[in-house]
Amino acid sequence: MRPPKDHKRSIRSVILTLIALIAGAAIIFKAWELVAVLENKLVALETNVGADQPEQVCIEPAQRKSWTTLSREEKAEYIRAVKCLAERPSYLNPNSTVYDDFSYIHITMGNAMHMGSGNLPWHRLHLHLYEQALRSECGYGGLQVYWAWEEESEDPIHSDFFDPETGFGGNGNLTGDHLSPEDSMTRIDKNRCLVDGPFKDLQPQWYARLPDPKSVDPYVDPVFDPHCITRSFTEAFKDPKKHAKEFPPIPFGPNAVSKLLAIEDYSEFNLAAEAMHAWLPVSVGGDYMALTAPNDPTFYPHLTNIDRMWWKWQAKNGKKKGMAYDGATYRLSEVNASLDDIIPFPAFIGLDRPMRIRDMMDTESDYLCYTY
Ligand SMILES: [Cu+2]
Repeated sequence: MRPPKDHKRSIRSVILTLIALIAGAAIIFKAWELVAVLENKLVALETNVGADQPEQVCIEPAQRKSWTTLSREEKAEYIRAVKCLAERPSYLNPNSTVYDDFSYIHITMGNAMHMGSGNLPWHRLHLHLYEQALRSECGYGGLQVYWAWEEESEDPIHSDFFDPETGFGGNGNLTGDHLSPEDSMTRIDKNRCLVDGPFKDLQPQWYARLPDPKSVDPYVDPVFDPHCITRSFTEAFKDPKKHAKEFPPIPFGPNAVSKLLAIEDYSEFNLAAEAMHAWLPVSVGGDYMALTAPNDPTFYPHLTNIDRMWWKWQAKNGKKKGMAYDGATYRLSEVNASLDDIIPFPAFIGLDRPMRIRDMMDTESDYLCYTY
């Protein structure tokens, strides 16, 4: 077994690697190239998936619930529906599944949206379509759930969220040789498979290496490589009290959330929300460290909580903040963001037309129709 690495140094080097990758790409990347690629990818939408569906009207927005408030039966039902998605045939690739489609989309399109103003709206659409897929493909009667981690920030590891019986299961395999956090960003640590919980036998199909900083292509090629879900909890995450100086790696408790919600400017809020979201990936490791983070089913309740933060922020100042949107369109872009920007997404179930940023601004619109 490798000697254990200094935890703080590992986290710092992971963050530095991310910054270096982004900075390196910024020097050589030209915004128009990305826009052109994104627009090419959107052509598929003209096939009008689901265009014959009647237009829905939002009369009473349904409420997304907190994981910890669900009954045992409700949790079991959500988990059943997630596992069912991994049995449903893909809309995008032969011999693949709807569950894998979401990871595939997160690699091929999400990478351009991270660190750009489109980050929050793009993920709102991603979550909405996942929720719709659970309902239409797998007969799930509820809505997407969120994990309110700010309420469990002192000891998140013992949240029932990671419960092996009623939740998403715990850490990966602890025996045998393992990759360092840096290496686990570029390779699957197949010795870190889940050992308990309902997703122990799930085999996500895609993996994404981090983009080459010297490449001008904003896209990361998905690698077809079926594997177990891997997790590699940091020592600080496993025992926050013992490692109080190192945990949280990025603050995500009630004070941090209050500070986040007090931000005035949209683009600043968007980047701060994205920075806050990183506490879980850098604590859980494994699949979470790649753009295929949606391979881990905890990704969705986690990101839904970030969406909830945005919803709260939007609600704070009525219509003015509700429609606040500025900054740069895409990551590394120099083009000003606009509410009329098209959100890059492939033709998909639940998506009957290209969506614009403005379609994601109000969760109680006819298309989205949910609240928290
Ligand atoms: Cu993402």
